[in-house]
Amino acid sequence: MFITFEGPDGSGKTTQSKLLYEELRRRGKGVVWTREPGGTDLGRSIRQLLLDDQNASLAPETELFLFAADRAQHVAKVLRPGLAAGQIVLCDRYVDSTTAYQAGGRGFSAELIASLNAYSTGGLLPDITFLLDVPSEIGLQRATRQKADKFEQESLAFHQKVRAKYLELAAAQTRIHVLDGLQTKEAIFQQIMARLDML
Ligand code: Z5A
Repeated sequence: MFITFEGPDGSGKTTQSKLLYEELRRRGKGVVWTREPGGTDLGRSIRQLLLDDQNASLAPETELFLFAADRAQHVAKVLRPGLAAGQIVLCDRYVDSTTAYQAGGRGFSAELIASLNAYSTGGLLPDITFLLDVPSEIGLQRATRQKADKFEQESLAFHQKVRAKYLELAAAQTRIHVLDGLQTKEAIFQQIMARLDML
């Protein structure tokens, strides 16, 4: 099974994906936790290029292709091998992030992003996606308690467009389950487990 976690900055998806990883391990399941960008050795270098606030001059097209390159490597070297070995694969951000940030936030056409997502993944889609939804102001406050990266320095309007695109995607796709990220960590996690226990 392939499970992804999505949401705006500071929505709590890393917290929830790691809670699930620990719970599945406790139950004796074979499970892999990974993330984008940066889920491979090559991807860790790409992640530095993408998030470094010193790279503010990165052109939006360059950024888009770096995310796609990171993903192609991740699909080939981590996601497909993990799934083929029968592992449950948990991934913190995947194709929906590109739709939300690069189509929603940066304004690339939805068709271009859909086609790039399909090409970089070879069509590999999650079985289920948990979308943690929080108002942009709250997510940013949570995310920037330490040093803000390049995306966290974007305007509030940028982050509101990202959130709106996520909610639009969720309304159109049954694999995406929206969770209210303003609830306690424990309450959100209970809803994730309840949903997975139904499968
Ligand atoms: N990006 C993109 O543009 N296009 C793409 O295709 C992809 C990514 C794949 C990756 O950075 C950046 O790349 C990302 C989008 C862009 N934008 N940014 N920034 P990242 O991976 O470093 O950052 P992130 O994914 O946004 O992670 P984050 O800032 O760490 O947020 P999070 O994972 O959603 O939240 P968290 O780490 O679980 O929690 C954040 C804080 O909130 C922490 O102090 C928690 O203890 C607290 N928290 C968590 N849950 C709760 C609840 N329920 N209540 C209260 N407080 C909570």
